Amino acid sequence: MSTGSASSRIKPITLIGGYLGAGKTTLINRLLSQPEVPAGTAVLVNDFGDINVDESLIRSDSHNGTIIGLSNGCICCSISDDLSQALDQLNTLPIAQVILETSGVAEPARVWQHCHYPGFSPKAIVAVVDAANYHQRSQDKYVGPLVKSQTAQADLLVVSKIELNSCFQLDSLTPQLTNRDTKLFETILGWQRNGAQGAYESSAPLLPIFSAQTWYQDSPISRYSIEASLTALDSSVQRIKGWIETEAGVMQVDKVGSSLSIKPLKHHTKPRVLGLVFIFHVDPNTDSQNNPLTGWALAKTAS
Ligand SMILES: Nc1nc2c(ncn2[C@@H]2O[C@H](COP(=O)(O)OP(=O)(O)O)[C@@H](O)[C@H]2O)c(=O)[nH]1
Ligand SMILES: [Mg+2]
Repeated sequence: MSTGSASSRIKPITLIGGYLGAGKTTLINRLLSQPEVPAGTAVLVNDFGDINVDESLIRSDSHNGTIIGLSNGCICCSISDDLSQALDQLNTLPIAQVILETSGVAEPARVWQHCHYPGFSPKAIVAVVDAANYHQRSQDKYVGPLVKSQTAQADLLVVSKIELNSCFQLDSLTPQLTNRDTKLFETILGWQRNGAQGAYESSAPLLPIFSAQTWYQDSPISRYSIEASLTALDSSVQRIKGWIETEAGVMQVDKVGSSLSIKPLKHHTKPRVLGLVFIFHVDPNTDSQNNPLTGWALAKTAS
């Protein structure tokens, strides 16, 4: 329930969407480090897997402000109650606006519907488009419809990883900036959806089925062997993230498409959990014996 004067003003929610690994968390971290960001900006982060990787990354980069992680499911399909609870919690705090990172498998139009909530109002959808992977993924027979609907439903597109594909162009009428743009943060924070536009169209029947599984690490592992195992995984595995302990210390692991990064933790703090979240798409026509993670000791599933 709402209490106090802090909650008497309707608080706008800016959605930051885009596919798995597009660069949403990176963008939010950069945004929070800007002096233009007003005090009282709260961040909600929806991680599809059951480890709050993104919440921890944002928390370790930005030292103040309210950050709430919503994990183990996607707020557009399975954990909208968690979003309501988080908004109730924010309603009791002196916040001015909310930035919501959707999960990479979310359809922004559906999350938008959940943001019409007492004390809050959705403001705009910003989609991050990955210049290195967008074209390939948008053509993929499993994930393509979702990838395209995420950009089609946006009010503003932010193109990331442009240095990896400087010729990238997106044939779309939606306003576009790159994540290098000097006016990026003012534009994102100032952007307001045109109220005259109709309701967003959800393309729900086209959504692919995703699964998230977690491998919890119980003893240190050689960096070489984990690198080899992660590189060998099937292309249905769309995203891997988390932390592992190797002979050289704790590493942050990030895999987007075929691009794998294993690097020492930036902040020298040991994460609460050591493990990796794997997000992969499931072909509805194949059975579970074709799980691309067979052989890994996995636990806990979100889908
Ligand atoms: N080269 C490059 N890498 C980026 C850029 N933005 C994000 N990344 C990397 O892409 C990976 C996924 O980024 P992240 O922000 O976690 O994506 P999210 O899953 O959409 O939140 C990380 O390894 C980032 O360091 C960019 O503009 N250029
Ligand atoms: Mg993220």
